[in-house]
Amino acid sequence: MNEILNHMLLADFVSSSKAKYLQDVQSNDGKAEEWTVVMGNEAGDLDTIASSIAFAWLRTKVLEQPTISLLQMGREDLDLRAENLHALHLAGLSQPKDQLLFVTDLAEFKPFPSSRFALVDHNRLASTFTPAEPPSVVAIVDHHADEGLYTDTAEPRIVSPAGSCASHIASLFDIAELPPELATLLLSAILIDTDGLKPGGKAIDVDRKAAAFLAPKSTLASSLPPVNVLEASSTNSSGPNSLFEIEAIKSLSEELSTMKNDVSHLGPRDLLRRDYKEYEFVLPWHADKPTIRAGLSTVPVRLKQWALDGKLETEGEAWMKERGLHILGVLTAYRGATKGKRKREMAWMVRTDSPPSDGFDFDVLAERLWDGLEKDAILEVKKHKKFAAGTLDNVPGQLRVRVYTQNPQATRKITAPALKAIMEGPL
Ligand SMILES: [Mn+2]
Repeated sequence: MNEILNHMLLADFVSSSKAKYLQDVQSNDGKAEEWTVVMGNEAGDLDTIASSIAFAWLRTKVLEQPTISLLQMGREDLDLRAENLHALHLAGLSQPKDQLLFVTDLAEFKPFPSSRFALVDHNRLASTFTPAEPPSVVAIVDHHADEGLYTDTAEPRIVSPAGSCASHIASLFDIAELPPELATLLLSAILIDTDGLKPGGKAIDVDRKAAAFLAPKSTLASSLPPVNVLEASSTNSSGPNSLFEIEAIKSLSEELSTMKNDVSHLGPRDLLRRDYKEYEFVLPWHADKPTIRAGLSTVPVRLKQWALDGKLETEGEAWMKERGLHILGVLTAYRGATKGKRKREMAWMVRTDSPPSDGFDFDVLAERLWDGLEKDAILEVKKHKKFAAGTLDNVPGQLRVRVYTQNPQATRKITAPALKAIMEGPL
């Protein structure tokens, strides 16, 4: 065990790794190839950030392999999520925009300077990472649908359900290896992803176990009940003796979720890019097997509040042009005004002014999309009453649009694989 690192503050670890890595990249003498680059997904939520920082710590310390956490977002995008800034602050990162490494920091280095990757909170390496050597994925820890890749190179390769990827990450740690700031960061991610371990919600056993393991090691420790009580409480998913009911855990959850839900300062463009993922699909049913690009934006505000009067179409189209998309799905999640029930809507746009191949038939693509969505047994879409009976096929310009309400339980974790199946399925 590396004693020096063990006593190092998380903030120092993060910023010194970044400085060393950038130095090795700039020296251009092959040293950047000695590093493993660990990345979360491009949506950049707290789970992704916490998981990648923690995995970099673990790999550097336990395996003594230099590992750097790289955030798949621009530096300025960090401001789009107040809860991330807050949790990073609690973890001692007071200047996260300077301390962390962002993809935009490496934009000038082509080909990509390192070829060894660890993936957390996703399990397919983005096609934008093209190093000189063929890339190799040496570890995966994730809670999304398993795409079955890198089975012969990734070790560990953990891809299984959990409310939060951070829970799987926590399970890899020995208690002695975990600095308090890191425990706080992982715990914060778990609490955000599971509504504070709410009974009947997204938390499963692995999340409760991880939270009970992390809490006494975290900066909350002094305001918690004794460890044996905590451990016992991790086996109760509800009731007065559950972790959910512990005051310090409750108050941290509420603090974080209040920040997460306050997006009142964000306009449509920021709402579309704040929690955004991108996909490429090769269409096997089209004669020349073109590749199309699709984006899925999760937005915590109902369409009525920001997307009326043509804003959905104009802002959606502008974002699609900026990202070079053929398809954009806008997935809203919010609570209903009357009983506070969870609700979801989806707006889909197909942009037809930039065909992926000569003579590409957008009618076939759009029909396949509408048909696939409307027949999906889990999504349970219904036409949205407020948006012209759900069909705006004749929007001026080059857009086809349909808007639905959907099963309130189906998040992007369900929608993304459904979209993939619709696009890549047989004719
Ligand atoms: Mn996640």
